[in-house]
Amino acid sequence: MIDLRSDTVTRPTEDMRRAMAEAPVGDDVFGEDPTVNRLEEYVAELLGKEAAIYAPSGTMTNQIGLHVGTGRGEEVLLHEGAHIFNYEGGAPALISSVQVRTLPGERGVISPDTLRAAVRPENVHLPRQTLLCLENTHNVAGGTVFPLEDFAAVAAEARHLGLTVHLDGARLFNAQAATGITAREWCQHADTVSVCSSKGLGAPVGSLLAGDGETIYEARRARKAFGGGMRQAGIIAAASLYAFEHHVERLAEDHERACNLSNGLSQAGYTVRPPETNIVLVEVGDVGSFLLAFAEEGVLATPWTASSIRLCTHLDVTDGDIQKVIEAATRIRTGAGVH
Ligand code: TLP
Repeated sequence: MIDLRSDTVTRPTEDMRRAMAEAPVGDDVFGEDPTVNRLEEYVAELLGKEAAIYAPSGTMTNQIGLHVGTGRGEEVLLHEGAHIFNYEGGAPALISSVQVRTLPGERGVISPDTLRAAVRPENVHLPRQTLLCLENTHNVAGGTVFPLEDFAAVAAEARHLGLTVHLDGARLFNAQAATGITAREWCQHADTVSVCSSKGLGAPVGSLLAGDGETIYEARRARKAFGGGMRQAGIIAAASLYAFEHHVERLAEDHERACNLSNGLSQAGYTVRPPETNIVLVEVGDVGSFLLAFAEEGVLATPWTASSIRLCTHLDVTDGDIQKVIEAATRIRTGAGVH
């Protein structure tokens, strides 16, 4: 099977497994795991922040960021396609007792004007607004990059309005690979940032939340309360460290493959949104029957909208796989059936 459902489906490489096996460990709840400590320092430095905290998932680092950035009954502003709003099980309400207000924007970008129009004055009737969440790259929009200038502009407006900014950077290094702009530059405009090692970077598990020292101390309290305090976590943190050290540069290969896939599918007659990074959104008409035919051809994809699917390139996808996927999609389109 060629699995393009997500860039989360990768398996650890031999070298990554070796790094895991050899990792020195200790009890991380006591702050004594040398590998976790090294990872947290490495990622804080990479993102230009004072501190970082390791957690099992991107959902947890986003929700910790949201929790430490808000109080009960407050309102969080985010894009209508945000992962935090759509795919985290209602966690903002469930865990932090906040309400979310969604904002529109092309390709996942929220403009300063849109933000300004959503701001509420101080009044006993109205929820207080404290946090703006941004996402880069933007998953629902198709792995789109939040242009640095636009990001800086909306973040400056947020600060002007008294809001703090959380960045869901699950795929921030894809934005870096696509533009040559370092992750750090986007992070300058955010108070907290979550990044994932288990998406395109190929670790089996693990995300980090970065921010200033005080915020990350609060995050440590929240992580414990959420059940995310892990013990000899160095054994998995070693995979994340390996991923950040060795798999960032190669993301450009995934982008090139996404581009080749997109071109091949367009030539076969599909309507494809030209990918900016490793996510390809394809119009297929009847999603259910297309996915079934695709699976019979040995290809797995994710249903996206009523008429489109999502294909992700990643560490475990080769040029040969891309060719096979294009051929399979061409056969389906021409009604040539399974070969
Ligand atoms: N996204 C997954 C699914 O949940 C949709 C995927 O296959 O793309 N932020 C963003 C932008 C994400 O895309 C994801 C995962 C997360 C956060 C959550 O990460 P995990 O799965 O580690 O909780």
